[in-house]
Amino acid sequence: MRIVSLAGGIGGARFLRGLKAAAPDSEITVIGNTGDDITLFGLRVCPDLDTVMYTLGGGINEEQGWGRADERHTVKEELAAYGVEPQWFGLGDRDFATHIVRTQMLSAGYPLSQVTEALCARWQPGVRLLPMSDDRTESHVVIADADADGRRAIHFQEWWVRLRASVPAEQIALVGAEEASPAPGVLDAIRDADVVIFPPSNPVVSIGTILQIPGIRAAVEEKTVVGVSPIIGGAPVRGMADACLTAIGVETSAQAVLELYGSRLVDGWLVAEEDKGVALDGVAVEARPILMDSPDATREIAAAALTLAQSLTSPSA
Ligand code: FO1
Repeated sequence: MRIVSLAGGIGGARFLRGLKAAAPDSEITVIGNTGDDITLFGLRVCPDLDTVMYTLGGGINEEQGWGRADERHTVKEELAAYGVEPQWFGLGDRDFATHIVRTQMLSAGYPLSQVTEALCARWQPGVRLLPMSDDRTESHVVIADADADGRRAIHFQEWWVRLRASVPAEQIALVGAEEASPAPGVLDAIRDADVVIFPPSNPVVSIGTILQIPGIRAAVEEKTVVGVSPIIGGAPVRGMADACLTAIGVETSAQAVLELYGSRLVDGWLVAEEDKGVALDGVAVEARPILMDSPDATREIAAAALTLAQSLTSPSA
């Protein structure tokens, strides 16, 4: 079976591990969010691509869900000793090597999709990992700022990591989205997919961001899509999807996220049992355990998503 999954960071990567276990003989293409990408110390950092690559390739720091296992921060400490900013983003020594290789290849003119393929040659994630676009896009957050006459735009990572999303986001914008194109292979992978899966990634700054790349939403709407709610009982399981949903005026609930995606996009929706009242015309909603609290649980959630997708894929198609 050919599966395409749009994925963000930690939750998406964890789900993909279960998807691989649930469909070992399938061909899985992951379209990774690059709106979180940031340039630090002259190096291009792609947090969501790296989280998927490290998680599926066996190098992730499991507790954090980002960065490398068995990590030291000698370079970070030395940069701090020079007073170099920013010091709020925790880049480890091993992780620096990834950003050095990526930046070298980008500087040599390789597109991000080829850079990602080269990095994955080492990590062997067992999926094809494609950036959503080779064009540079970045999520920026508009916050209130007393001295900067009321509003200031900061990089998503500064809002997410330095501020812990503690300052209300008035607006979240993907800078560069209009001019960006899907990376090579993205639209073909979606078109050729038997099913498209939305993991419980952040619906605003991960999956929502990927859908903003011109052409991707329309291509996905043509497919059978099953999503897993990132919200259980009114709260995100991890991360700060609630802060992001509030920023766009959406309630933090499985129902509201389903309505945000809409029935043109999503055909099936897995929700937790406490959210079993969720409903939307044209969408098959299934209530079941969706907490990824063990590899087995995650595999079962992924299997349930695939089973629901197969039941929805019209046999006459
Ligand atoms: N998240 C944090 O909360 N603190 C950090 O210092 C941090 C560093 C970091 C370094 C590399 C990387 O790939 C991810 C990192 N993240 C950190 C996570 C990152 O902000 C998020 O994973 C994504 O951008 C949102 O999904």
